[in-house]
Order: sequence, then C-alpha cells, then structure tokens
Amino acid sequence: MSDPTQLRPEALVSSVNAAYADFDVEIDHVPDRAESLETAEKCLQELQNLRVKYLGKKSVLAIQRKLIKNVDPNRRGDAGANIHKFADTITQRIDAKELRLRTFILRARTERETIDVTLPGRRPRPGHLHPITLMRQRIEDIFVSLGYAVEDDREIETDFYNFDALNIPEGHPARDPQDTFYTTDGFALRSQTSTVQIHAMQRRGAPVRMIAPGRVFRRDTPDPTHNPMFFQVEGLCVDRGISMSHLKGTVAEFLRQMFGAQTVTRFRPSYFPFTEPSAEFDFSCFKCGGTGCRICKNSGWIELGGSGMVHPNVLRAAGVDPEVYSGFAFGLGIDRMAALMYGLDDIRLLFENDVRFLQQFY
Ligand code: 2NL
Repeated sequence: MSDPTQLRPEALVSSVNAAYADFDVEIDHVPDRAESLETAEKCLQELQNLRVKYLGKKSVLAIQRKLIKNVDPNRRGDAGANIHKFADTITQRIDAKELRLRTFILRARTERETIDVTLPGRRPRPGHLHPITLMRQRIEDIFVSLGYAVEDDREIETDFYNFDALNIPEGHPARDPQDTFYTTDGFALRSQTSTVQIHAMQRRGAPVRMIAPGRVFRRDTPDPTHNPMFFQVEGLCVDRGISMSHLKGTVAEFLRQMFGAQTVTRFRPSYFPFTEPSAEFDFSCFKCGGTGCRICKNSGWIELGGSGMVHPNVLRAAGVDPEVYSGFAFGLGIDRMAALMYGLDDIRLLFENDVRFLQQFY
C-alpha cells in the first residue's frame, strides 16, 4: 500500500517538463543578435532574469528538487535525472546566448571608442579685434611714427576738465544736461577726449605731442550717423613756435598714410571755443579720387574732423604759458572713419556686437 505522503515521480516530472516548456518559449524571445549596444545590454539583463526565474531559489526546478525527498526512494532516480537534465540544458542555453551577447557588446564598445585618426581636425575659430579697435590701432601707429605719445585717462570728469579748462563758458549749450550726461553727484561723462590732454599737459608740461583715443558720451538720439557713446581721437602738439602750417602738414601726412599718398587735404574756417583760429578739414575721396561718387555724395570731398590753434585760455588752464608756447589740436570720430572705410550705412551696427556683422571686418 502506498504512503499518502509519498509523491508520485510522474507528478514531479510533469511539472518540470511544463516549466521547461515555458522556458523554451521565453529564451527564444531573447534575440541572438542585437542591433545596438543598448539593446544588447537589455538582452543581457533579460537573460539574467531568466536565470533567476528558472534556476534561482524560487524556481520550479529548485522547488521540485526539494520535493524529491518525498518520492519513494526506489523511484527517485528518474525524477532526479529529469531535474538534472533540465537544469543543465537551461544553464547551457542561457550561457550560450550570454556568450554571444557579451562578444557583441565587447566589439560594439571597442568600435564606439575607436578614434578615426584620418579624420580632418576641427578648425579652431580664433576671435579677432573689433573694427573700431583695428581702426584705433592704425591711427595710433601713424601718430606714433610721427613721434606722438598715446594717452588715456578717466571717462567720468569734473566740469573743470570737461568744460572750464576747454574755454567752454557757463551757459554754453554743450553744458546743458540735454547734451551731456551728468551723474547724480555732478560729474560729467566726458563729451570729448580733450579732457585727457588737459590732464597730460598738467602732468607733463610743455612741450607735448600726444593723441588721446577713447570713448566719449553725448546725449544724442541714436540714428544712422549718431550714437550716444562713440569713439574719438584727439591730437595735441604744443611747443615753442608751433603754427597753423604744422597743423596742416601733420593732418595732411596722417591722411596720406591712412588713405594713400594721392590724398589731398583742405581746411575750411570754423569755430570751436577751445581753438582760435579753428578749421574743419576734408580729404579727397579715397573711392573716386575727387571726381564724385556715392561715398563722397558727389562732392569729391569727405568731411572728417575739426582742428585749430589751441586757445590761450586752454593752455593757461593746463598750466602752460601761452606767451612762451603755442600749439595745435584736432579731433575726429573713429567710428565715423570705420563706417567710411568699411562702407557702413549705420554706425550703430558697430555697437550691436553681432558677430555675423563684426566678422566681416578684420
Ligand atoms: C571735432 C572737433 C576738435 C580739438 C578738438 C582740442 C584739445 C585741446 C585743446 C584744443 Cl586740449 N583743442 N581739441 C580742437 C579742435 C577740434 O574736435 O569735430 N571732433 C570730432
């Protein structure tokens, strides 16, 4: 008579066979070949899950293996062999797939890390100087070659340096807050770089030959030819016996070096509070040579700046004796000159800092 606690080996075999049938379906769902490293890694994880599910501690196989002790000792052999056979087959099939996947992953990783040394290098994109800086340096180079020093100073000034020392009287329209930027505590943003030259004359005394390039500020409404901040260069030459002819010769030489040896310069009488006499200067058009074109608006001449003999009051304010020394001075707009040279129809483009624009000029 059979013991009711004894298990029939057939029951054991059939549950193992059923579990293996499931495994058979599941393992076939894991592809042998992956199309990418990522899918291959996912398949590897799936294989790991199958290993746990079919061979792990809670797998049918493990449970059945424990139940073997309930089978009649004489009939354990077949059931045990069956469990062994499936454990081996499952292990082998998972191992085989895993090996293929691991080989693929290794190759894919190596391929991904390969550097193609025959590829052309990435071209570095070095920056370049701003067109106004380039223009300023060209101007500086010319004047340095003529024996001038380049001076720089503060951009925020007292009324003395911005107006009084320049012989600009109280009540002059340039002092109007409509024209000049003032800080709340009464300082002015310099409206010309003459301020630098006053400081330099006070410091160095006469004789002096210098240029002062830099930012200046005027309360203009922006338009194609105006910007409330722009760049100016002023020149100053003070010594014994300096005359208007030195001024004309210097400006003419500067313009020849700038625009070519054929350049002709002309002076027209004008008025500035800080010079007497005063003159504005024009040069023959560098495009048409004087016959008339779009650049010179058909006049053959291009207006560039102002100049004159330094007013005695200005020399005195800077501590230089006008009875001993005389001097000439001039001023011109750097951005206006850059706009001319590069054919820009709007100087504000120079201050927008759009690299697509700036890259065209260097
Ligand atoms: C212009 C006119 C000018 C000066 C600037 C100057 C400087 C000193 C003394 C006397 Cl320290 N004058 N500078 C003289 C005449 C004209 O600039 O049209 N600038 C854009």
